[in-house]
Order: sequence, then structure tokens, then C-alpha cells
Amino acid sequence: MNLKELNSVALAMTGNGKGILAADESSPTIKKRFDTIDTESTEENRRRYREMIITAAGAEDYIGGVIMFDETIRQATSDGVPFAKYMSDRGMVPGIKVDTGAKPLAGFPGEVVTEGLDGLRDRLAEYYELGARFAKWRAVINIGDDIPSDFCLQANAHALARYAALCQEAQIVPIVEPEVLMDGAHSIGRCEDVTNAALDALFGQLAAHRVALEGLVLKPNMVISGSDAQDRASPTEVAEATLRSLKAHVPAEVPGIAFLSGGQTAEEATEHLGLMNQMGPLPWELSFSYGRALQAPALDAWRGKEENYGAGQAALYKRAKLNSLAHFGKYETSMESEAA
Ligand code: 5MM
Repeated sequence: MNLKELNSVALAMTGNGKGILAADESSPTIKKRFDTIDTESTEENRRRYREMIITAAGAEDYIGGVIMFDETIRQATSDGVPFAKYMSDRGMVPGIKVDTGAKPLAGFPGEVVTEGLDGLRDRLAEYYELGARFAKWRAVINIGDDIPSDFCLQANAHALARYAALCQEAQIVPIVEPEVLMDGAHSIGRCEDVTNAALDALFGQLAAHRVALEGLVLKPNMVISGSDAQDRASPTEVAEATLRSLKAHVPAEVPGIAFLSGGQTAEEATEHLGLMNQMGPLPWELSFSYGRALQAPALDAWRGKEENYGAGQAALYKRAKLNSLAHFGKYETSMESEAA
């Protein structure tokens, strides 16, 4: 393992005002997204949509890495350039989702554990050949009356750490994503407690598995009220609670933290990131790895129609630019109404 190189890839993904475009929707998830715009989820439509967002002019100034799904890393632009090569040529690090999804955790009703470790060493070697220099694995933690259990947190953290160790062995930067879901009516305080417990379990397992912290990227949820909560915490409270949790659990050796958006609107996700970066100095790069919060406006502008291709690219560019400004702590909500 060349740790110096892993560290510089992690910084290329999250440093210098850049963040990550999470475009690794699995086939069932991208179908759900396309259903909302009455577009059929054919292989060509998926390819064309991914081409639209990846090739948006100027986006490479703000996007340091793109997470792809297995199908996408085997696809190419309309001119025949493999997507991974297209990205590297423009300075965006190609990445790949390698987990195979969250499945019910036997014996623990309502809880899930992420699968995908079997054969992972061989799959990573193939993805490296295809150009991937980072990978992603997402653990899903549900909040409920009696959940998450400590067992569930440990099982997911153990799998994340085994995955991360295999990635580093293959000279691929692991994004470790322990996502505490927003679903539910819980308070921000409950989200903070669960996020703290999830991060505690994760860093314990990463240490036990001898994963080098300098060579990974953490992709956490923000500490935020449940989506059905009555009294919603303000943006400043979200920023303060999230930083409190991260500062208590994430060692300074971690080069970059890149948030997921988790169901926040595009504007909320940007505002929260901007506020946190205004509360610095921080020991790590604090950036974004948004799926919905980067793509939803682009998907909506495109609606599966070729004549909207440029509008879709403009919408993606706008979100990438505003999130980059938020990364620099220079975002103001008034910028939303300014032209892209
Ligand atoms: C883009 O969506 C990713 C893949 O999801 P599925 O495996 O369920 O299809 C997802 O892991 C995503 O990268 C993260 O949840 C962050 O996306 P959001 O939309 O929460 O920012």
C-alpha cells in the first residue's frame, strides 16, 4: 500500500473546494428516480443521463470525484470515451460503489447490515483496471424505539472496516459511509446520540482492522431532526450539533469528510455545509458527497428529454458551484436566486 498516494487521492476528492458527485444509484434506485420524471429506465437512458451530469462544462472545477455503479463504469460517452477515462482526463477521480446493498439483519427486526464482502478482493482488482481509484460502501442505521442495537452498529462497522482494509490493500481509497437515516419523528438530540454511537463503533473497528486513517474519506450523515419531527432544529443547530459529533469522534488524520444529503433539499444541504465551514478552523476538509442534493434539480430539468440536456447540465453545474462555495465557507442563501 502506498499511503502517500491514497492520501493525495483523498485530498483530490475533497480538498480545494471540491466534493464528490454520488451517481451510484443501483438499478432499482435509478428506476425510482426516473419514475418521478416519467422516463423509462433503459440502459441507454441511464447512460445518457449519467453522461449529461458527468460532462457538464466547468463542473470539474467543483467535482473532485464521481461515484459510479457497476453498469456505469463499463459505459462510455457518446463519442466512445469510457466514463472513467473521461473523468480522469478532466481531473475528476473515478469511483465505484462496491457494496451489494443493505439486507435484513437476521434476529434483529427492523435493522439491516450491508453485504458485499465475498469476492471483494477480486472485484477491487478489476475495478482498479477499469480506472477506479476510490470505492464506496454504505451502511444503513435505522432509528426506532429500541433501535439501533449495539450489535447492529458493530456488525455494520465491522463490515465497513473489512471493506476499507481490502480497498487500501488494492490501492483504492475507501469512502466509509455509516448513514444514520433521517426517517422518523425523532429529535436532533436522538440523531446526535445515534450518530455518536455509530462513529464510535466505526473508528473502533477501523483501528482494530489496521486501516490507515490518512487514506480514507468519511461520508457521514449530518446531525439533524427526523424527517417527520414536529420541532425541527434550525440550520445553525444542525451545523453545531454535527460539528460537535465529528470533532468528538473523527481523528485529525482523516483527510476528508464528505457528507451525504440523506433527503435534505438541495438548498438545505448546501446551507448546512456552508455554516459548518464558517465555524472553522477544522482539522479535516469538510465537503460534500451528495446524490439527491446534487442531482435532483438536474433530473427535474432534464425530464428524459434531449432538448433539455443543456438545462440539466446547467442545473448540475449550479449545485456543484454553490456547494463548492459552501465548502470554502463563502455560500450565502441569496446566491440561490443568482444566475447559474
Ligand atoms: C446515489 O445513491 C447511492 C446509492 O444508493 P442505492 O444503493 O440505494 O441505490 C447512495 O448510497 C448515496 O451515495 C448516498 O446515500 C448519498 O446520497 P444522498 O442522496 O443521501 O446524498
